[in-house]
Amino acid sequence: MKTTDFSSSSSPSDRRIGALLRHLNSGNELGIADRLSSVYASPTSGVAGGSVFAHLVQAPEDPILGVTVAYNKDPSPIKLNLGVGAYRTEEGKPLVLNVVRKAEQQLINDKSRIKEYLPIAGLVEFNKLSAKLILGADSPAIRENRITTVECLSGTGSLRVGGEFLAKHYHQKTIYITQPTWGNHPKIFTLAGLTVKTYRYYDPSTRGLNFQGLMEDLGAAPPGAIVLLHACAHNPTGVDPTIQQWEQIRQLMRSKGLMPFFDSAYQGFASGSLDTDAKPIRMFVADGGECLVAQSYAKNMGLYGERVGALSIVCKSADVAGKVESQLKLVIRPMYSSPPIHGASIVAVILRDRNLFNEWTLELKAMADRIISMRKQLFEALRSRGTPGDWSHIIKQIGMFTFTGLNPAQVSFMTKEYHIYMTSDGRISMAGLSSKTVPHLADAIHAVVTKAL
Ligand code: KET
Repeated sequence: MKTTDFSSSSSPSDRRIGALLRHLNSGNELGIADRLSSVYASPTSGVAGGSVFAHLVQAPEDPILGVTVAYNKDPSPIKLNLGVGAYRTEEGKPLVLNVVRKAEQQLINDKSRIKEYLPIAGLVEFNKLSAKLILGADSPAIRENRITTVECLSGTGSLRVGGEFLAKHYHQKTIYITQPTWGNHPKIFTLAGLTVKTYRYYDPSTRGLNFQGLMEDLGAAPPGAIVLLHACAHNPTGVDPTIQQWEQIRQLMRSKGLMPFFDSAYQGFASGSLDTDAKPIRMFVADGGECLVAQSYAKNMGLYGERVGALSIVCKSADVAGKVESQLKLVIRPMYSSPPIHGASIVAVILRDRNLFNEWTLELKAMADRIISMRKQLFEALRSRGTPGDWSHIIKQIGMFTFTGLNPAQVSFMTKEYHIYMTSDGRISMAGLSSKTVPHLADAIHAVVTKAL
């Protein structure tokens, strides 16, 4: 058998492979490493002749994450990424929260920690604390033990597991999503096996909520239909119902038996308060009815890449909640078996410790406040330039995004001429902006709206 001597190679990657092979060979009579090295060295591991995948067409990049791909390719020193909803500091850098660093240190110092598989439903303590965080410590559903919470892969994974559970076990297969909504929603729910329909939400003429349209469309939905609700900081519009409007939505939905499915990706990011941002969900739980909640810790704890989130299903009784959980496990097991341990452990450390929790709320508030200050600065910068149009929606809209009203041609002009990257629907991530970059963005918006495009 021909093998290659990686240890004497001059390339660093070959040397690393060599070290790995020596490690695998130590005390290993079976020769796994020898077999591995022969596979590695084989020049014939590619497919001879034409590829069985040759018929594939190149797929387009994702409308949101693809913006970052394009941004990364741009060599311009003035480039600005306002595409993905990810927090940046005033220096334009990604932020790891101080409490997260402390929690990770605690985890590393704890030598009793192991890396065994988690149960299918995830880390039990994380699940309990997540339910408490979103529903409130005094929630009747928690007190009566009629809620099930499973750890999932961030907000997206929670929506997907919830969608598949509903497609399998709920009598109505239609889900209504807002028009417009986060671009991944229709794909997630269609692939989960649900039929996706939209309800009116945003009024471009007022750049506010089309409350009448929303009530008419939900009023006309078939009884029992599922309704996806953005818990706060609606993406992409930044427009939320008022508490009075939420109450009317709740009454209408309960009277028609519509099933609420909350997407809570921004708890704490809208108002700066975790409790205030959870209010709409808590109103629906307080009435004793059932609902689903998908929670993400990507934004509010800055744990984007850790993929940590939770799906909670509030039921009428503890008995039903137990059965629901048993079925959720059947959805999860063949999908990814069990969720990752690290991110959920970080969250559990922070949520269980009063001091860390308080410190987190301060850091979260600081992020929310910086975004609000960016709104004011951008608004003022446009006003001082005399940019035509009413830009007050920049300060009225809530959460990470401003839905500017710029059209795809205008966005493309700003990218080409100003190296400013954003989604083609005119959404900008205010969290990607800083005092230093506001003038550049304001110049670009001014230029594009004074040009006829
Ligand atoms: N729901 C909404 C409304 C949402 O905006 C996102 C992410 C998610 C769920 C999922 O986040 P996760 O990282 O799976 O917890 N939105 C931003 C990032 C993305 O598109 O993936 C965004 O809109 O930029």
